[in-house]
Amino acid sequence: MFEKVLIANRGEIALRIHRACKEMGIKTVAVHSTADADAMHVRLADESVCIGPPSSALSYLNITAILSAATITGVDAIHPGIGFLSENAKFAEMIEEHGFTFIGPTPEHISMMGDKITARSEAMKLGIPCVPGSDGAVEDINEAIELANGIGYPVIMKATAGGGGKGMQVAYSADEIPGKLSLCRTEAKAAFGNDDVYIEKYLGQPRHIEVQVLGDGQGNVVHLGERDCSLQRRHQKVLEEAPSPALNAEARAKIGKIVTDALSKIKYRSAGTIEFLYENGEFYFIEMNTRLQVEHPISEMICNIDLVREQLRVATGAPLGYGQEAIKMSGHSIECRINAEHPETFIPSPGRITDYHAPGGLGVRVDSAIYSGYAVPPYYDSLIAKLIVHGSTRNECLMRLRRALEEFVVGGVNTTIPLHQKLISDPDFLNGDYDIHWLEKWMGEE
Ligand code: MV4
Repeated sequence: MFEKVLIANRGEIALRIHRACKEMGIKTVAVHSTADADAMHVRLADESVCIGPPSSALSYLNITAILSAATITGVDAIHPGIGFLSENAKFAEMIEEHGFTFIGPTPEHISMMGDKITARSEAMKLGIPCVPGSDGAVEDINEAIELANGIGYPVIMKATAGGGGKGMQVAYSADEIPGKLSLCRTEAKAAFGNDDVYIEKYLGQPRHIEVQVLGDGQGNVVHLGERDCSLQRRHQKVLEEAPSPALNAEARAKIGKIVTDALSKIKYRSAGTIEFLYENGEFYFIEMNTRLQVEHPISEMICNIDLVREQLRVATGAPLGYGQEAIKMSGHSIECRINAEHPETFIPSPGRITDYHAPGGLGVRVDSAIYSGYAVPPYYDSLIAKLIVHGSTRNECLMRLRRALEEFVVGGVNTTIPLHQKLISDPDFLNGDYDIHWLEKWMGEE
C-alpha cells in the first residue's frame, strides 16, 4: 500500500479522501490556495503545501505546482478528487511520467470518455445502448438535416467537448437546424475551443440514471447499482437517491450486466459512472465520468463499500478480489446537497459560519469540511455539506432525512436546507414521480 498520498483537491471531497487514507494507515499531503489556508482538509492532513492564489486556474488547476508539491513531500500517489484535474488525461499522464501513481483510470480511458463522440462510439462497440443519433461529428448543415430527418424530431445537437449543459441545442423541425447548429458550434467553440458537434434524438421526459462501477484494470468489474439524479436545476444536481424509484431488480441487473461486461472488455480501472437517460423502460447511454462523483456516498451506503478505499487498493495494482455476487444492496439512501446559497434565488452566500451543528444518529452521514468560525470563500463552488441518509426502506430513509434536516444548523450564511425540507414533502417526490425537468417546473422556472 502507499505510504503517502497527495490529495489534489479541496473541501468535503479532500476530507473524504483524507479519511479513507487515515483508515488505511496512509499519510496525507494537502495542497491549497491562499484562500484555503484555514480549510479543514489542510488542518487535518499530515503535511500541506500552498500551491497558489485563490483563482483555481492558478492553484487547484496548476499542474506544475501540484507536481512540485508531490516531489517536495515525496508522496507515492496523487488522488485528483472531483472536478478540477480529475478528468484531465494530461495530468494523469504527467503524474505517471514523474514516477507517481495516479489514483484513477488510465489516461487513455480518460481521453476516450472525455470526448463525447468517441465515448458514444466506444459505448456502441461495447454493446451499451445509446440514444439513436449520428455516427460521429456532423460535417455541415445538409448532413445535419439529412440525419435529423432520419432520426425524427425533435433532435438535440451536442458539443463533443460539452459539459455542464453547455453546447446543447434542441431543434423541433428541419428549418430550425441551420440556426441551432450554428448556435451550438459557436457556444462550443467559445466554451471548449472545439466546435465538433453530434446529433441525437431528443428525449422529452427522461430520468437521469447513472450506474456506479468499480474495476481493477485486470478485467474484474463490479457495479454498485444505480443512482437517480433527475432532480437538478440548471444542470446542478440538488438531491440524489439510490436505488432509483423507477427501476426494479430485473432492470437493475440487466443494465448492470451490460455495463460491467463492457468495462471488463476494456479492463477499466478505478471508480467510474455510466450516465443514462431512462425513458419508457429503456436505457440510453449519454456519457461516462471517469472519476469519483459528488453523490458517490449514496452508493456506498446501500452497498456498504468504501469507494475511495477501493480506488486506493486497485491503484496499487491489487485485484478487486470479489465479484458481483459479493455486492449486496440493501435499503435506500438519499443525499441532499447543501450549498451556501439562497434557497429560492440560488444567489451564492459566502461568508463566516457563525453557528454549526451537524445532525447525527443512526443512518445519518454528513460529508463536510466546514466548521463554526470557518469563512466560506467566494472563489469556489458553493457546496458546503452533503447530508447522506440511509434507511432500510425509502420511507424510513425519508423520515430520517426529515429529522436530520430539522436538526441541521448552519448560521451566518444562507443555505439550501429549507429547499430540501420543502422538496421532500412534495407528493410527487414522495411518490418517486419525477423526471429531469420536474424540479425546475416545481420551482416555476420552466
Ligand atoms: C439529452 C437530453 C435529451 N435527449 N440527450 C444535459 C446534460 C448532458 N449531460 C446531457 N443532457 C441531456 N441530454 C438527449 N438525447 C436531455 C438532457 C438534459 C438533462 C440530462 C440529465 C439531467 C438533466 C438534464 C436537464 C436538461 C437536459
